[in-house]
Amino acid sequence: MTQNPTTPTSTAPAAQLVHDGSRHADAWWRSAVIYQIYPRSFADHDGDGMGDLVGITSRLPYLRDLGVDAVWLSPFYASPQADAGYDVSDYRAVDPLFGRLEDAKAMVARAHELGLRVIVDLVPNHTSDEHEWFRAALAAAPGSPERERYMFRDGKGPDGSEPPNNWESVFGGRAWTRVTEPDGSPGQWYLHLFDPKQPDLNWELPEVREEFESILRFWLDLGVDGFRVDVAHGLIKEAGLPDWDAELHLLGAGLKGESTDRRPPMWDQDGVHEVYESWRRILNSYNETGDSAGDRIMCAEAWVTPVERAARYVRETEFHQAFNFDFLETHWHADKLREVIRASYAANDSVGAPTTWVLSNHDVVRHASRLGLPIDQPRPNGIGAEDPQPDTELGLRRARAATTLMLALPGGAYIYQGEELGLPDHTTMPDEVRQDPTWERSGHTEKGRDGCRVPMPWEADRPGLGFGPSEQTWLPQPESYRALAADQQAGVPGSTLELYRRMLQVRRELSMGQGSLLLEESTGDVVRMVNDAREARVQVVANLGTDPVDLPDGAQVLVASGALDGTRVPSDTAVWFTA
Ligand code: TEU
Repeated sequence: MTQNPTTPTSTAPAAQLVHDGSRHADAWWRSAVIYQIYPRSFADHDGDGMGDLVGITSRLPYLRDLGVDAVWLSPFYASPQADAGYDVSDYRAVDPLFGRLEDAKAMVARAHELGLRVIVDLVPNHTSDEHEWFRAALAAAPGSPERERYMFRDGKGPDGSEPPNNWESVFGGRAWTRVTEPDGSPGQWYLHLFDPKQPDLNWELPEVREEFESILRFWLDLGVDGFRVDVAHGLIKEAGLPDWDAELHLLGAGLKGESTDRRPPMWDQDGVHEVYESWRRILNSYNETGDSAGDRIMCAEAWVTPVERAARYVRETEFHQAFNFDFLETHWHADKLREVIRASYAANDSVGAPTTWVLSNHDVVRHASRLGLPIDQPRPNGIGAEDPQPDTELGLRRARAATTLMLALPGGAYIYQGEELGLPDHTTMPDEVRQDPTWERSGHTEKGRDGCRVPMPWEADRPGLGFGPSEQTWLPQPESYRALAADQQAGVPGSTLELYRRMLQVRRELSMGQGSLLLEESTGDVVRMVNDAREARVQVVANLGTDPVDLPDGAQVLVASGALDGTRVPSDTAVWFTA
């Protein structure tokens, strides 16, 4: 039931309707909770210390029991692993590290049997430099059709020894590398917005577009339910590749209007959208009955601000979902959270798209660690032993409250593996074991993303905390993971795992993903909302202040992120209740 914008409620005297759930159809992806599996670190079957597809398949019942609707797997394709698999050398093959194509088929079949949909990663902005196309490009001459598939340019200066422009790589250092021509002479330069082992493709070329359409069909034919599209805002570059002087380093920088009104020439160019329109047509063609249960979907990884600009990716002819990174980036302030919630619904609702909430993934410091840092500092790219350490207890407390707030919001949500255990980052990892290219490329100024990619702790008393049959883990697990292992939390009241299970169960039973959202403005440090769902009006209080907040008389608590003090909600705690 939809409320009028000013309907009074017991705790929400001035609640505004910020999202009207009754206006949207019930397609699964509009409200799905999707669990991100990071294949290197989920479960190891063969004992080499690296996760694999058979390991993933064996742990799928855990995810069914957790109560998620789908899984998204980061890349498991053939890859030299220069960027943990985001450097793909064969888009239709499984890397032997992770298994065989047959294992992927078995994984999809088992997931479907358990009622879980499967989303795979697609990396279209760049290939590996070991992809057959790039090898052919290096062997061919400047100006050849082989080079045309990538972004080769002559260098500047009399001998071409200066890069074609001043762009920097996201991982640090310049975004261009000079090649040696087949005859041994110093040659052209190629563009790589990420690592030199990740040459950018030329998306102006029809052959590149056709190849990716064929790759989409390959995985759709194999039975996957959709794609998470890597760097969806990067495929098209501004014509002429003009210099860019604002800081590029974090993808969001320069997009927020602090320094310039101009859009960075490498991100969010209008030309990307026609690529996604053609992909959407392909996805639609795979739904033969037209019943939304058969929808195959795509989700954009587009670090684009403001939310109005990001909403262009989820117009009905393009992506189904786009990660709400503005929400992920929002600091622990009630007024900022209210503002991002309001603005996100306004932007996405204007194009008829769901809002897709997310707090953690394999690229950012986990929210249990992030929220244990001083509130107003910028999000660090990794935390090292000599950096100021997060307050672990406070971080977990806030992380549980933040997730309780997030999962009360109508729309879709992504959960990153391990957050249901309350895992922090490994913040004291020895530098020698770091593998993220960021660490080297930044000249050791940025730790990078290894801290959030540590193998999962399943069983406290097993070697490698039950990650696999051996004691090997490709990154070391911190000692704190032992007490957080899944077997230590399953069935334990108040554990983070049981909190997630409970929230997902209530959310599903009450159809909260499809609800309407009323948000109370100006309530200081307390976020107060109502999820007006089909089966109930669920009230939400998230207390970001220092003083406890009273629940109204007769409140029936459905979920609490932490222990309550009678009817009082302590600091950094969130509650769902009916009244
Ligand atoms: O990430 C895009 C990206 O550039 C950011 O996530 C960035 O790495 C991060 O903000 C740095 O703090 C995607 C993948 O998710 C990432 O793992 C890959 O490294 C990257 O693309 C290249 O494929």
